[in-house]
Amino acid sequence: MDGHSDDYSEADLEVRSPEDHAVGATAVAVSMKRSLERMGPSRTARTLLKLNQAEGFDCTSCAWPDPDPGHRSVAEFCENGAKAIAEEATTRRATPEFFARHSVAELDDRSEYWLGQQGRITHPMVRRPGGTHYEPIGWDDAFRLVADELNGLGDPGEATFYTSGRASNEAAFVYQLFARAFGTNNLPDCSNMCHESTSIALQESIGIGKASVTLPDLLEADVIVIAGQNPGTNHPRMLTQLEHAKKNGATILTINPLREAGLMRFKNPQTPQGVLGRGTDMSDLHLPVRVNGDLALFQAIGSLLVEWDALDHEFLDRHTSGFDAWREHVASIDRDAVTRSTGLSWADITRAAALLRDSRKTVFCWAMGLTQHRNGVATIKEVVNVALAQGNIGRPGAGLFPVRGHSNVQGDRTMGIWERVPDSFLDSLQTEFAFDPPRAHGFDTVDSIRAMRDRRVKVFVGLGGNFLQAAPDTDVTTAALTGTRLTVQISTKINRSHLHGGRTALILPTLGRTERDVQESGPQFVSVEDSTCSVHSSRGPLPPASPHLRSEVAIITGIAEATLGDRYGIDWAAMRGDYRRIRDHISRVVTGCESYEVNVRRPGGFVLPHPPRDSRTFETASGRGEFEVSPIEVLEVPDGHLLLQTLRSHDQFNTTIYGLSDRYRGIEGGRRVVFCHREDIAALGYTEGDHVDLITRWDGDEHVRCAPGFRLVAYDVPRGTAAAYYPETNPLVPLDATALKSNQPASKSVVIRLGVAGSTECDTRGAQGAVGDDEGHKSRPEVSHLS
Ligand SMILES: Nc1nc2c(c(=O)[nH]1)N[C@H]1C(S)=C(S)[C@@H](COP(=O)(O)OP(=O)(O)OC[C@H]3O[C@@H](n4cnc5c(=O)[nH]c(N)nc54)[C@H](O)[C@@H]3O)O[C@H]1N2
Ligand SMILES: Nc1nc2c(c(=O)[nH]1)N[C@H]1C(S)=C(S)[C@@H](COP(=O)(O)OP(=O)(O)OC[C@H]3O[C@@H](n4cnc5c(=O)[nH]c(N)nc54)[C@H](O)[C@@H]3O)O[C@H]1N2
Ligand code: SF4
Ligand SMILES: [Mo]
Repeated sequence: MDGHSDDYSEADLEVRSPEDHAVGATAVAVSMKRSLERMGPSRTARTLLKLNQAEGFDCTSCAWPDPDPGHRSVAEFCENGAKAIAEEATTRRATPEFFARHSVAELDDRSEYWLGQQGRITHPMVRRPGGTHYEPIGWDDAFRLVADELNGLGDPGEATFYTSGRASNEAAFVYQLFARAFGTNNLPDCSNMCHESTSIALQESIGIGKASVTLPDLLEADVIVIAGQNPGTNHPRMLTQLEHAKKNGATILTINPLREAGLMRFKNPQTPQGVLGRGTDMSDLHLPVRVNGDLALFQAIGSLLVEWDALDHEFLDRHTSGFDAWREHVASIDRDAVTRSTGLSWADITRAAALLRDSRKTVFCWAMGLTQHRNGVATIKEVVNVALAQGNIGRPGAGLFPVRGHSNVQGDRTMGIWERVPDSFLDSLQTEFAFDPPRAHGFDTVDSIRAMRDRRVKVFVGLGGNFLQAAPDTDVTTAALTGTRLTVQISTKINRSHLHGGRTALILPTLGRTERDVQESGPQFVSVEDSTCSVHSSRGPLPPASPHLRSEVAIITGIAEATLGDRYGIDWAAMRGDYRRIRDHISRVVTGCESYEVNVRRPGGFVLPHPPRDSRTFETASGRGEFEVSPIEVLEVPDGHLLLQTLRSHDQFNTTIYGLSDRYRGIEGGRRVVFCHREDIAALGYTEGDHVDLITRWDGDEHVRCAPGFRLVAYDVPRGTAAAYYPETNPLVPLDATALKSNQPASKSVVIRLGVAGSTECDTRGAQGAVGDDEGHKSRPEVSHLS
């Protein structure tokens, strides 16, 4: 091993009692310890004091908004923001010597955690056809190689261009421009797996797929609903805002199968009361909904609001369409179906509805707990129905708040990273660059996998991300990627996607957001958009991890020049040399970005227009906010099976595993655990602590999907449901199990059964990321047989 921290063994896994509160002094200690370990004292000071400050750089982790510049504290970050920075600004390096020492097969034997620990990639690397190792390649040769493969395709649609949500607006803009000038709308992104159900639902019901609130709304709300979101881990600074909101009198309703620590109580490390006292109680009412029960729940809440006439009639008359049909539908709701779907008593649902009845201003927050289901779009439309019924859109202190994941996933969409971008965007692109962009919709993530699997797509380019581990159906996705002619990964660190590349595989190492970006015209900054449509600049403070790195913009424009030459007269070199040239194009192409250069340079940036928020204008089919009627579905799980949701631990960022401590849930030293109800464990014939294989069989599909070797942990989850971490569980999510309309993988409702570990159809040897032994090599999991 390379001197760095060793891989881990699941044998060290410890299970403790879950915590009943989030943050507190431990969080501060953990963030400082990780920062110092990975970056040392000087880089820690240089980065953390600039993090989320007006003249500093934007946190690379989540998309939670920053307070106005005058209201920021010196430490405007959280534990997980600090971990994200430490992960990128680490002093460790994966050099060409490292790649010479370790074959691709050997690297593939390591855990995701270990791979991440090897540090920043320093040189462009290539694995040639039939090669066993990555070897260095010059930038020009790399660009030429990509250009030759792309230009050798029969059709531009045989390439697909993936984006992960960390890319800056400038990088995203040139990337989509390149893909479209090359001739394809194949622009899948992580959003396809994240808030796609939100984007589709909101687009159809209110005319724009983004949050209708800004931070001050949260502070003014009477009631804040938090459904299917775990802010204590995934958007930790949200807890500070929720604490303020509570001080201002807000009531919090939480809807989640798990009693997540951050939803229960918050100990703010920046107040004496938080350090020494009990902290702030968060949830006033918690509904432990059964997984996938939210559609029925919101419909039931709607039916009670209708019954009580707790409606905003003026708003309904002036601004909505379809209310009567919806009222009729919810008036005859099947209460028995509601109970079966939600697992909640009618009395509890009534208490929740009463909170909304008594609220003048309600904010509805949600994340993956609502989107990653077959009925995700319908569920979010039901949330909108309830919000519309009470006029909670376009009113201060109220609104819809889909809380985004990746720090710039929303900005990437604004910049045109979307396989089905509206025609109006393509029209502007056409006017600005004088070429005809392709009009047919491109492939999203799931369709890109299908197309690679069927050899219809032959080149994969990834602007960031870890496609292989993020996507569903790991074995299918692996075969899809390895079947291509070329995979190109623009990355900062090694991940599993590099180890299952196409016939030729390239890694193009890039600057991260913590680093200074100097181009021909001098130092550059980039811009990003948060969850509340606020756009601002970001400037990295650190010197680059290696002198050989290039910025994302430089890499994309390099590929574009090599591939397209001077086709359409697009001046890629000028955009690379001075990002103001890119922002100049953005100001003319992207709606709401007029005077972009001036506006992003303001401290705190500017807020993009949002018609429903700003003026209760709805750019929908009817020109009004649309009610939609959806039948309640009860997801019936066959006997002996469980409904599995896949979620994040407190110590990871998506597929990047920072460490092995899911502190709030009491899991330390390992990740292969499955949380089940105590009585389900017994009813299925197991004992807590047993090791099991997780198995799915998809309708009519002979192929059995497996994730081997998980330890059973008794946990407070609704009966019949289970939870386990992503990405270890991705092999269980069938490619075709997607949400209706959004085609988003339904990774929070996977029907599984358990089998005694090692005794099932699961082949543990080949399994992705299977249990590590003391050396971190994948091995058969430990088996504890049933007595
Ligand atoms: N530290 C850290 N921060 C992150 C990330 C990270 O990995 N690490 N990822 C970023 C990204 S890309 C995203 S998208 C966000 C994700 O942020 P979240 O959406 O908060 O993340 P998850 O852990 O996937 O799941 C959220 C919650 O949904 C609940 N849930 C599951 N099924 C259901 C259901 O059927 N109904 C309801 N009501 N709840 C349900 C789970 O119990 C869990 O508490 O976080 C972003 N921020
Ligand atoms: N089962 C299951 N699957 C899921 C989910 C789930 O809840 N359950 N969640 C889904 C969601 S919400 C999302 S958003 C996706 C996430 O999918 P992705 O966005 O594809 O995955 P990440 O793990 O965020 O990507 C990490 C990699 O990005 C690269 N990287 C980091 N920083 C930079 C940078 O600044 N520039 C560039 N170019 N590269 C960088 C690093 O090499 C790192 O290995 O996963 C989805 N998959
Ligand atoms: S809340 Fe999100 S954006 Fe803010 S510091 Fe924490 S991880 Fe970063
Ligand atoms: Mo996400």
